[in-house]
Order: sequence, then C-alpha cells, then structure tokens
Amino acid sequence: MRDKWWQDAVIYQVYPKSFNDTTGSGYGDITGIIEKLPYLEKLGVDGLWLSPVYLSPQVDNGYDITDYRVIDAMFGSNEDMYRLIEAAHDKYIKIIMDFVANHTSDQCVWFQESRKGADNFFSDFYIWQDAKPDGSEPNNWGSSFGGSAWTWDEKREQYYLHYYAAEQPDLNWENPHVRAYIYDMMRFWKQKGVDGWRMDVITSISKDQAFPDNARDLTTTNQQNGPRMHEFIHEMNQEILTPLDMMTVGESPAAKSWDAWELVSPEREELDMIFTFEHMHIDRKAGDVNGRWALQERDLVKFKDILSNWQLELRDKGWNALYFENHDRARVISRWGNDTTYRYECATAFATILHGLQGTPFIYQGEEIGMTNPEFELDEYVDIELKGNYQHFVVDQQTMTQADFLAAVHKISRDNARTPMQWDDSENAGFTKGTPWFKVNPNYPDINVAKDLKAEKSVFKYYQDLIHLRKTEDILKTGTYQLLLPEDEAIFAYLRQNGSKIWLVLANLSENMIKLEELMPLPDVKATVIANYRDRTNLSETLRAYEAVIIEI
Ligand code: TEU
Repeated sequence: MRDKWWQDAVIYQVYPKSFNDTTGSGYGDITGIIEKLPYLEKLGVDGLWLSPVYLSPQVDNGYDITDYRVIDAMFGSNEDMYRLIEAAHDKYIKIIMDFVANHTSDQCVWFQESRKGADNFFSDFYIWQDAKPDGSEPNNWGSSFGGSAWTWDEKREQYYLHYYAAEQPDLNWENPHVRAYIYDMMRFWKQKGVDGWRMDVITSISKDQAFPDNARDLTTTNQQNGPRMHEFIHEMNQEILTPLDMMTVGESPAAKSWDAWELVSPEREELDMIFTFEHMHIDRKAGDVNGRWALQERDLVKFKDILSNWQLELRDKGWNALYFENHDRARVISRWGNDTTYRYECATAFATILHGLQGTPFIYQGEEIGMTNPEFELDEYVDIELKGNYQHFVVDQQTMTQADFLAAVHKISRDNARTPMQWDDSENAGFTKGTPWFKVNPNYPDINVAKDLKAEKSVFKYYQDLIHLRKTEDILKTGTYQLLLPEDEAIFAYLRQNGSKIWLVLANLSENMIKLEELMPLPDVKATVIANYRDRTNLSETLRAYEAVIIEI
C-alpha cells in the first residue's frame, strides 16, 4: 500500500530565481529558501515544489537542463540542496523537484554528442529527421515559443525537434537508453531524500513516429498524448515511482476531465495527479489565429463547469491537483478579478473556492499575500515565450498589433508571476541587496509579507486558516461535491457532504451586490466555518463584492 501523504497535503511552489536572494547576486538561491522555511512552516504547507535548480544556461529559466545531477551555481551547490532537503524534512515538509525530461538544454553533453553524427551512443538520444527534398522541415509541427519545432543542425546535417526553444531539444523516449538515464537520475535524487516530482509536459514525451503534419499550421494536434505516452509513464512508475515511493504531479496540457483517469487512476499505476489546463482557458477565444494571446472576458459558467467535471470525473477514480497560479500563469486576481479596490476580498474568494474542492491544493509563491500582475512596458519583460510569440504574431504573421499584444501580456504573460517575491518595503522588496534579475513590481511598498502579516485583512492569515481547515476537517478531503447555481454568472457555490455533515462553499466572484435568496432557497445556517467579511453570520444579508464563505448547513 503506497503512502498517500499528498492527499492530505497543501503544496507550495517556489520559483527559486525570484524567491529570496541571500548573496546579493540578484537571483534567489537555495539558502534563501532555507531561510524562509519558518515562514512556510507558519503558513502550514506540507510540501515544496521547486522549479528547476539544476545546471542550466537559463534560456527558459532552468527548464533547459544541462546536467540533472548538478545544482546551478547561481542557486548554490549540491550541498545546499541536500541541506534544504534535510532542513525541510526536520519541519515535516516534503521536497518535490521539477522533472524536465521531455527535453534537455542544447548544452547537455548528450546533445553535444548526439549532434556529432548518426553513429555514436548518443546519436538517437534526440529526435533527428532529414529535410524534405526541398530542404524544408520534416513536418509543420510548431514550437510553443513561436515558429517551427524543427531546427537545422549544420553539424549533423539534419533537423532536430524541439517543442519549446531551439535550445531545448526534445529527448527521444523511444530509445531505451534515454529512459534508463532518466530513471537513474530519479534514483540519484531519491537517494538524496527527494519525495516527489512535478513532471514538466509529461504528456509530450511520446511522439508519433510517422511524424504526420498537424491539421493546421502550428497547432499542436499531433504533439500531445503520443501513442506510447501511457506505456512510458507506466514503465517509469514500475521502475521508479512505485518501488521508490515517489509522488508525482504531471503537467498535462491536453488532458480533459473525461480522460484524466487514464493518467491518475491508481489501478493504472501511472501518475498520482495531473495539472489540467482546461480551467485556465476560460478567457481564451477558441481556435483563434493568435493562440493563447486571443483573450476575451472570463466565462464563469464555463469555469464552474470545468472544475465541477474534474471533481466528478475523478471522484473515486483519481485525485485532483488544484491550482489557479504557477510560474506560467498570471496572478489570478489581476486576470479574473479585482487587484485594487477588492484585492483582499478577491484573493480570499478565489482561495476559498480552490481550497474547498477535493484534491491537493497548490499555492504559488506570493499568491498567499495577494501579489498582483505588474504592468510593465514591453521591453521590460524577459520571458522567452513572450519574446518568441511577439516575433511570431506581431512581427512575422502580423495578426496582432503591438498594443493588443501588450494588453494580453498584461493579463496572461508568464512573467506576471515571476517578479521577485515581495517580503517587505525595503529596497527591492527585501528580495535582494543587489540588482534583481527581473524588475520588482513597483507596488511592493503596499503589498508585501511584512505588511500583510500585520494587516487586519491579511490574505496570509486567511490562507493559514484554510490550510488548517484542510488538516482538521475530513469533509474537505472525502466529502462529495455538488455544484449549485451552474448558470449563475457571478456566484460559485457548491456543497461538500460527508454523511450528515454538509458544507456550503460560496463565493461572489463579482462586484455586484447579490441577494442569495433571489437565486435559491436559503438553507439553515448551523455555523460559519470561514468568511472573508468577518461580520457574515447568515445567508440572508446581501453578498458583497468578492464575498466568500464556507457555512455548515
Ligand atoms: O510548460 C509547458 C507549457 O505548455 C507552457 O510553457 C505554456 O506555454 C504556458 O503554460 C502557456 O500556456 C512547461 C513549464 O511549466 C514552462 O515553464 C516551460 O517553459 C515549458 O514547460 C518547457 O519546459
């Protein structure tokens, strides 16, 4: 029987580069994470997921790995990492590392060898194809960062495949030696005490070996959920995950609520949880030529429908990973809510909805104090995805104006979440004594940990309370789920039920004043479990902007 500690856990994602710099280099470091362990302990989280800290040229902020077993000097040393694991374990906090094995950096020695020719041990570690007779790319597959997914290599005189930057060549999982090398790397970190893995784009590891064209240029029809994906993941489970008892949460851009069980159902012995992208697309125009930058108003009805489907589909068949923010996502209150007048209310309302669901909640650094998107000028952003997409949509394809692109950047770009953590109101928000690698959000004198901890309306304290509830109230873990008012465009309300115990989780995700009794018969209130407006004792009073509550009925 495998230990399912993660079903009782709340996990906190650290983006090490932007978390806490103790050396003045301008980059966060591992010692900085150790320094903040008491803070994380106080919040009450049970695990930390660290975005990549391995040796890397940082073309994609560490998601381009040169050596899986070496900590990049920018973050410290391997010894620092081992110290972190030990110090976290002393506080009963687990460590989850990022597993980026769909691709490596082009600086990885495997790739350096592979590009030398077709006849060495590493030749088939990557995906090489000849040019078409006219010299063009083998097919029309696109890179997430813009342009073709194929780059010509002068040395080997073939194209290699990369779903992301050209500096991130995709590994060839068809080659059993590749898989063996990856499993070995996993053993190495298990031996150092690592408890689990967040698996970067794990649903991309298998490629259709016929390399068919996508239906339309630069869509990703054939680039996800490849033919041997389940087989490879199952093999990894049997080789490593089950015997070494390592927890997994896989990033699964294409998974839908109805097929998610194929990855996370315990009988199938693949992954423990996956991160869906479905609910993150409620403000995207489907099928638009400008892809993820074609935005529209958030669709709350759809949002509720998607999250509810995941709750119902995975009930007894798997387990949900719950999140609104991570290092690829904007700040939820800036994207779908109000990050000024109702910043506290909005942050706590979204938190109530997320933490009331069944599954394992993930909190992204800064979310617990209601950090917001910065609104920088275009040239102040640094993300490779943003730059590549700008080139593709604005410059080459010319389907977006620069102004429209910038407006979308302000809403959804990945850099929104990557500004340095705001600890206090000292220079650079207390993140670094040097020059920060990426601009600090200028609102740090108002929004920072020190201030939030002292505030009467403290987002941090609300998160503490939510996390405490999860530890003490079984209904959050095991209770059934039922959505109420599915068609309402402002209220997100659902019931959790465990035997005779029933909780109503309710949030007004709008600024409208709403009388609940006009929408549904009011249940009797037994007790208020948690509320972001403290005077809330019943359901008959009007619901105010972003008011949220969990009530026992
Ligand atoms: O992300 C995969 C991925 O699909 C995103 O980059 C996507 O472009 C973004 O979420 C917007 O939809 C993972 C990592 O989380 C990301 O940071 C990496 O850049 C990427 O893989 C490559 O490793």
